[in-house]
Amino acid sequence: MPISSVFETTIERISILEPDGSFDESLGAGLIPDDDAVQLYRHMMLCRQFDEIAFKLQRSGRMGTYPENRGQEATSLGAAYALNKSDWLVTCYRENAGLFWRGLPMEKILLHWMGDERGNHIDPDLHITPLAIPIGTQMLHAVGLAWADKYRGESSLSCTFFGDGATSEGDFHEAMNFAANLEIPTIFFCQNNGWAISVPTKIQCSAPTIAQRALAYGMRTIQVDGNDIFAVVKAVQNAADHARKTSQPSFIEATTYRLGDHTTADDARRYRDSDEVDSWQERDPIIRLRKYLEKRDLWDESRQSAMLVEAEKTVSDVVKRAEEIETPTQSDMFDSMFATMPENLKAQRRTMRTSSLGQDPSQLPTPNTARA
Ligand SMILES: Cc1ncc(C[n+]2csc(CCOP(=O)(O)OP(=O)(O)O)c2C)c(N)n1
Ligand SMILES: [Mg+2]
Repeated sequence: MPISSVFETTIERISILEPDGSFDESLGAGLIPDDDAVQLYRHMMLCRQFDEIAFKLQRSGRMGTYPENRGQEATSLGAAYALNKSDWLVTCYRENAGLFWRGLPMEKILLHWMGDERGNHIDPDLHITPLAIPIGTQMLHAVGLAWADKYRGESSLSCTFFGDGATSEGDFHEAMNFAANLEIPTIFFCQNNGWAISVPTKIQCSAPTIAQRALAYGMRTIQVDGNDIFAVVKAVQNAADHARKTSQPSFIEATTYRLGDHTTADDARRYRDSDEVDSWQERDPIIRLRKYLEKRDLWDESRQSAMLVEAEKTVSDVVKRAEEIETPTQSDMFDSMFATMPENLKAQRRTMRTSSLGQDPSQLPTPNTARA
């Protein structure tokens, strides 16, 4: 019996806007209208300003740990731009740009990292889930959300974001397997930034691409330059069209880089070469998009200066709103977990202040009586 090949494939990589500003018209013409390209650039700059201020809030003791987004803005933003508002964005913790584009109030992210549960209380119409800090859990949620929408006959899909490290988690494989076999329209969007804290991707995955992990599930898969917003938009549009037509999931590996530390609790200089960081600075998605706009006379230094002043004011108003929010009450911690609070939580909420005494609050003596 001859030996034959049972499976052969190649994995494509999309790249449209190069770091030097050169642009592939055959792939990119008409993909992002000029006005939108300007808006996307302004948005990325605003997110960069937000990132810098969030970092400083942590350093000055006004906020808890914060994961810088710097360098990765084009991934979630390109996806949010390409998707419909009814599609779910199911994120981890480095997707501010996409979340803000969708309409999440910026102070919600600050409140989250300030440890205020109200940061995770999100308008359901935004179709956003709270940030997922446990690595990988959100992918299962994304599959469940898309499955529910499919069951109801809606045309929405879910797009879930995760890192290279997250693809080593069992949750990732369960979510991929489930989505592929049950034909659930989920876009699995991997942001391969080269590192999972101090673990390099090459230790995380022995295959040359993360994209090929999807082949094992029979899923469409592609690699894209994640610092090229045009390429990201193209890849997500293709995946979304495919999902709406066939209800099938897709995998996108976006190669990118976090220019900052993993979080404010990390010092990446201890495990990364400065040469590596420098080489990615040159591939910064913001610098690249600015070159594109300048070549088309859509941007210049005076617009840049005016926009920076505006971004500083916007972010300082956001910080004010987050810091001046009224103090939470103790019972707030019960309020955002369930749409309908279960009876046992209702009882805990009712008796919380007196549980240690085993008393009903209505039976407590008033302060005056107590003194007497
Ligand atoms: C289940 C779980 N294990 C470990 C951690 C600790 N942890 C936080 S971030 C991280 C690395 C994640 O790397 P990657 O998925 O590549 O995401 P990146 O931060 O690079 O975007 C780890 C191990 C966690 N939050 N959750
Ligand atoms: Mg990573």
